[in-house]
Amino acid sequence: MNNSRRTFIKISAMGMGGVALSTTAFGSISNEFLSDDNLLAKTAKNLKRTPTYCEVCFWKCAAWAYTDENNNIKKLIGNENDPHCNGRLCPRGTGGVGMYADEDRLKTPLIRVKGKNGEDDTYRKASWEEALTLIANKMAEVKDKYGPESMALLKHGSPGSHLEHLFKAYGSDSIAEPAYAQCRGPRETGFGLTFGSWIGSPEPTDIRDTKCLVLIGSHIGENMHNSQVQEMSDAIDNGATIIAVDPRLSTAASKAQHWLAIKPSTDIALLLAWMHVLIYEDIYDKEYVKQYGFGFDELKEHVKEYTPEWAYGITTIKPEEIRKTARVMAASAPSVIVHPGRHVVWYGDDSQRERAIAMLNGLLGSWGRRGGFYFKEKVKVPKFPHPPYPKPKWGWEEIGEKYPYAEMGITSELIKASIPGENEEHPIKAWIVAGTNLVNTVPQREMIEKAIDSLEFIAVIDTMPMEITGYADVVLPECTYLERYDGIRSATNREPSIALRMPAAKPKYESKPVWWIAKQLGEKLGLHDYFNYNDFEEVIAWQLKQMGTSLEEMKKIGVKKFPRKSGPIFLEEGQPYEFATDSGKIEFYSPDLAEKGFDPMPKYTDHKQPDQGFYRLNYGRSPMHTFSRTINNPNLFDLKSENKLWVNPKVARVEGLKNDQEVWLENQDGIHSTFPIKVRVTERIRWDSVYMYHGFGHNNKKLSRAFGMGESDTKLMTRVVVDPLMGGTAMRGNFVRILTENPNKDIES
Ligand code: MGD
Ligand code: SF4
Repeated sequence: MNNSRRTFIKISAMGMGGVALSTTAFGSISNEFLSDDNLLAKTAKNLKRTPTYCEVCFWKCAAWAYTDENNNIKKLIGNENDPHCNGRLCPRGTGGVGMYADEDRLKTPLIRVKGKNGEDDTYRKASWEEALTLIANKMAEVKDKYGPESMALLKHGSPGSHLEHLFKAYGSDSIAEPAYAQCRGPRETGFGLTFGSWIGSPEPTDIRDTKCLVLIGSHIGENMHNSQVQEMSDAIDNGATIIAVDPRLSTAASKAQHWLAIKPSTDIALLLAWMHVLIYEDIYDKEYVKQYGFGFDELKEHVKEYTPEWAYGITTIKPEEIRKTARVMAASAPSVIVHPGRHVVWYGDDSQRERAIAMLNGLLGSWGRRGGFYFKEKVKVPKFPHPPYPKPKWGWEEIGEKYPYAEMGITSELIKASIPGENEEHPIKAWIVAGTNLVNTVPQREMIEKAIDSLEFIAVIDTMPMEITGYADVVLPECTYLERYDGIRSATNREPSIALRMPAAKPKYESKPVWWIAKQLGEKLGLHDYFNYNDFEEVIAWQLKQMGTSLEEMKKIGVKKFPRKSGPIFLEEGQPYEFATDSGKIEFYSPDLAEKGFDPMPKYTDHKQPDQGFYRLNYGRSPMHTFSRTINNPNLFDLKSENKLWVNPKVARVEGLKNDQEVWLENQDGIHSTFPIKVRVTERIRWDSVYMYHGFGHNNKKLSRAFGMGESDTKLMTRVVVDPLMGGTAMRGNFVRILTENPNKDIES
C-alpha cells in the first residue's frame, strides 16, 4: 500500500445508462402527481410499492418507492402519514431516484496501485473479498501497532450507525461527523446551556401555530427542510409576521414584513439590543421569567448599556427598527419563535450567539408554549443484543478535550490529530470515511491534505466517485438508500413515530449495503458476537416486534405513530417544570460558563471586516441540492447545474461586471478558485459581501455532469475561527476579491 504522498485520483467509473425521471419546481411533481388521480392510477399500475425514508438530506422524510417489473425504481412519493413530509417530498427527495440511476456511480471495489512509472497512482478493480480482507488486515495492524483508538471513523448519514457499531466493537470511539462541528454544534451548546435541552433534528418549533417567526440567517425555503417549509407557508397564510435578519434578501426575507439587512458578523449586538428593549420597556414575559428564570437581574444589568442606538453603529440597523421589531415579538409572545437556525458555524462566537437567541426566547416565554417551541418526544428502538463494547483508552472526547462543551466528535480535531506532532497523546493513523465528502465539507483544505499525506491507510465508502474517494487506498461502493435496509428511523416530533427503509430494488452493479460491509469486516476481525445475524432484516424484524409492531405491518404502512408518554406538549398555565440545567431553571446567567472561564452572558465582539477591494464570502443552500452530494444527480442537475456569484449592483459598477460574465475569485490568502463562476447582479445582497450556493465546483472528472460546474466555496475557506466552547469551525471570516482574468492560466498551460 502506498504510504507516501497520496495524490488525488479521478476514479474511473464504467458507463451505463440509467433511469431518468425529470422533475420541475418544488412540490410540482409530487403535488401535480398526487392531485391527478388518473395519472397516479395509470403510472402506479403494475408497480410495486416499497417503504423507505429519504437520504437526500437529513430530514429523513418517509416515502414510497415504486418499482417496475424490471427492478427499476420509477418514482418516489411522500408517505401521507409521515409528519416529516405529510405526503409531499421536496424536489430533491423526488429526484432521489437519480441517485439510484446515476450512471457515474461507483460500481466495484477499487484498490489504489502504483502506476507504471512508479509515481502515478491509479486504481484497479478488486473483488469484495480482497478489498474487505485488506481493510480488516489494516484495522488489525493499527490495533496491534498503536491501539484501536488510532483508527478513526469519519461519517455522515445512515452508513454511520452500522460502522459506529463496528468501531465500538473493535475498540475505537474516535468518531466524528461534520453535522456537528461544521454545522449544528453551537446551537446545541447555546440552547443546552440555557434550557438544558438540545434542539436536535427536526427542530421542535411550533411554526404552524406561531404568530411571529424570527429568522436569523436561517433561510428556510432555500434550506428545504420539508415539514418546516410547509409549516412556514401555513403560518404565512395564517397571517404570522416574519422578521428576517440576513445580509441577503433570502426567499424567506422576501416573505417578511421586516427584513433587517444586518452588517455580517454583528448579530450578537442586535440580539443584546432586542433583550434591552424587552427588559427596559418592560414587555418581556414577567410571570414566565419569574417562575422559570435564573439570573434575570444579572441579565438586566448586563444589557443596560446595549441600547438600540449602541447597536445601530455596529449592525447598521436603525434604532426605531430594532425597537419596532422587539415590540412585534413581545406582542406575539409567547407564540413567537426566534429560530435557532441549523448551519450556525459563522464567526467563532457562535455558541454565545445561539445562547443569546435562546435567552431572547426565554424572555419572550416561548419555550414550551404553543406557537413557540414544543416538548418533543421519540420512541426508543431497542438494541439488538450483543456483548458489551470494550472501553477504549481514549476517543473523541479526549481528542477534543480543549473544548469543554463538545458533546460529539469534532471532525476538524480528528483530522488535526492525524498530522504527526499535532496531538501526540491521541495520534490517528488510519481512517474509514463513509457518506461524507470531507475535502469539500471541512474548511482548511491544506490541513486535510496534510493529514491525508500522513495517514497510513484510508478506506472510503461512498456511492459516487467524489473528491474524497480519490484520496482513498481502498474504495468500497455502497448501494444507494433505495437498495438497502437501514436502521429504523425513530423521529423526535410532537408525536413520536417510526419509519422503515427497505430495498426497493436489487443493488445495481456490485454495490453493497454498509450493514453488510460492517458485518463482513466484523467477522474478519473476530467480532462475530456483535454481528449475530445473517441479514439486517432479522435485526429490524426483532426490533419491531419488541416495539409492538412487525416487519409485515411496517412493510404495509411505512410509518407508525405512537402515543406520547412524556406529558403535555406545552406547559400549562403556572405548571411547575424543572429544566435540565444545574439550577433547574432557564439560565439567563450561566454559573457553569463563569466557572469554566467563559462569559456567563453573551457579549458582542468585533470581527474582522474585509479589506479594500475584498468582499465577505457568504454562502448557503440551493433548494434543489444538498451539500455536494446531489450536483451530479441527473434529475437535480437538470434543475440547477451551477452556482452563481451574487454581487450588489454597486459592486458590479465598481468592478465593471455584467450578468453572466465569468469571473474567478482569490481569497485573502491568495488561494484561487479552480473554475470560473458566473456573475448574478442583484440588489438582494449587501455591497460588502458576495454570495454563492455551497456544494458546486466538483473537480472529479468522473462526475460527468457536475465536473467544473460553478465554484466551491470550501476551497476558498482557508481561515477559520474555532468556537472556544465546543470546537465548531466558523467559516464566514473569509474574504474574496473578484478577478476577470483566469489566474490558473499559467498552471493549465
Ligand atoms: P456532502 O458534501 O453532500 O455532505 O457534509 P457532507 O456530509 O460531507 O457529501 C456527502 C457524501 O456522501 C458524498 O460523497 C456522497 O456521494 C456520499 N453519499 C451520499 N449518500 C450516501 C450513502 O447512502 N452511502 C454512502 N456511503 N455515501 C453516500 C455536510 C456538512 O457540510 C454539513 S451537515 C454542513 S451544515 C456544512 N455545510 C457547509 C457549507 O454550507 N459550506 C461549506 N463550505 N462547508 C460546509 N460544510 C458542512
Ligand atoms: Fe428528502 Fe427533501 Fe425530505 Fe430532505 S426534505 S429528506 S431531501 S424529501
